[in-house]
Amino acid sequence: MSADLWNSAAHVLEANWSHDHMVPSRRLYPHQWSWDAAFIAIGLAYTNPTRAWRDLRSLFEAQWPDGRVPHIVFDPGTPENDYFPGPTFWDVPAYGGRAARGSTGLVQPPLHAVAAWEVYRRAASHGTSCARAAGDELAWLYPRLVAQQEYLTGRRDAGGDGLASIVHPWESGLDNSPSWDAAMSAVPADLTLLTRFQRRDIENADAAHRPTDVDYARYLGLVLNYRDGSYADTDLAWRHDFVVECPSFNSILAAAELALVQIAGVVGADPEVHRARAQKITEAISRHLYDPATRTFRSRDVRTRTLSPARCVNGLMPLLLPGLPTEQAEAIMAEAASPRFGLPEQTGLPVPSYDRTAPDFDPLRYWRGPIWINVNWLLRRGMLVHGYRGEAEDLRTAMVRLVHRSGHFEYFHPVTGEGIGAPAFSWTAALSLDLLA
Ligand code: 9WN
Repeated sequence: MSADLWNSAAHVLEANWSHDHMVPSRRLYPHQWSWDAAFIAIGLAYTNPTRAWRDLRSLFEAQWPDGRVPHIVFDPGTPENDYFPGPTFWDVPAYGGRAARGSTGLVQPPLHAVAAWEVYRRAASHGTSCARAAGDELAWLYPRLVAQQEYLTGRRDAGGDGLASIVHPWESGLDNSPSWDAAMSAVPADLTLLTRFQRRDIENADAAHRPTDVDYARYLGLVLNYRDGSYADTDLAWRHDFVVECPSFNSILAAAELALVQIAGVVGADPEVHRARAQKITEAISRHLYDPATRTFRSRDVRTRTLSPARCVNGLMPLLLPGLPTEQAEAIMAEAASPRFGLPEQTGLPVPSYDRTAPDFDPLRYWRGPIWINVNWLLRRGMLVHGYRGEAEDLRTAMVRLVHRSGHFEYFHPVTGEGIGAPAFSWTAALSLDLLA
């Protein structure tokens, strides 16, 4: 089974390569996405490290002068109408002569330092010239990765407690997760936006699987508000309708600092500053995003200073952090093993994106129930960080079994395991390679 899966995964990555970057899916997502590029590099590290570096470089070449790394880098060769909202809608300021290759003004979870370190540490197995090239690539990326962290820990600390805020659900990578429902209920939904602009996602995918029209109206309204303020981050909590601290986004932010500790050691920079920042973010997550009453991590609305009631997969991600207090790591494992998420021991499947026992658990609708490989890959990594080796191995086996049985889909039905969303999805293929290696 593993040779078949390896070959099919390598084939997906071959088919989704486009000149100088990887697309997540040919049909549904025909540009380059930020956190996808990180997961993809982790897989390309085995089959084509040159492309792993090329993909990360293409993304960071579109970095803004303020350090933000855009959540989508648009491919100028792809027609405007192939994805909405496209470059015209975002209308970002021209910067660094990059007008030809536009981007969005949002970010996504900063997993790139983790990815760069993974690609670097595997380079030697491909020979000395590959190892030398990896050293050069790491040196090129390091200041850019630092600028990305400084943007997120600086301008994006809208709540002032040492956590990065997201200003749009798309920034979490978990678009329509119930984690945002409470905060999103205060965001105006102007449905006329959907008569002025046309959604493309539901032409290429089943509407019952995608965010609703009300979600989309809110998504577009949030973009327009951020855009009309020139994508500035000052006074966000007062002038923007959605400002939220996500436990997954911030755990990845801290994990990035830990990867930068390693990278700084190679490029001759000071690792201590990164160690200190990782510790600070870990403490802030532990103090502000944990609810001792339910023993769960949840997102916090910066405008109301309240935790979301929804128990979602993002609450399991602080397990990535070695500095997390033991009782909180144990609480995450208890939540993951409970009927709400049901580790493979109970279901034979990886964990779903949302609490299975919630009345609004939806097995088809995107981040409101289906199983996603990328967050399960992160959860397994967290299990290894905290020494849960048996559970990590069960989760690895469940992921491999699922993708082998159903294919390299974007996400999977949390009861039947059927593949849903886009087929031949890049991060599912890339992470399968890592899980098999
Ligand atoms: C919006 C590309 C991206 C992923 C996100 C996933 C989805 C986009 C969309 O696809 O989001 O950014 O159009 O739905 O939610 O995690 O990065 O694969």
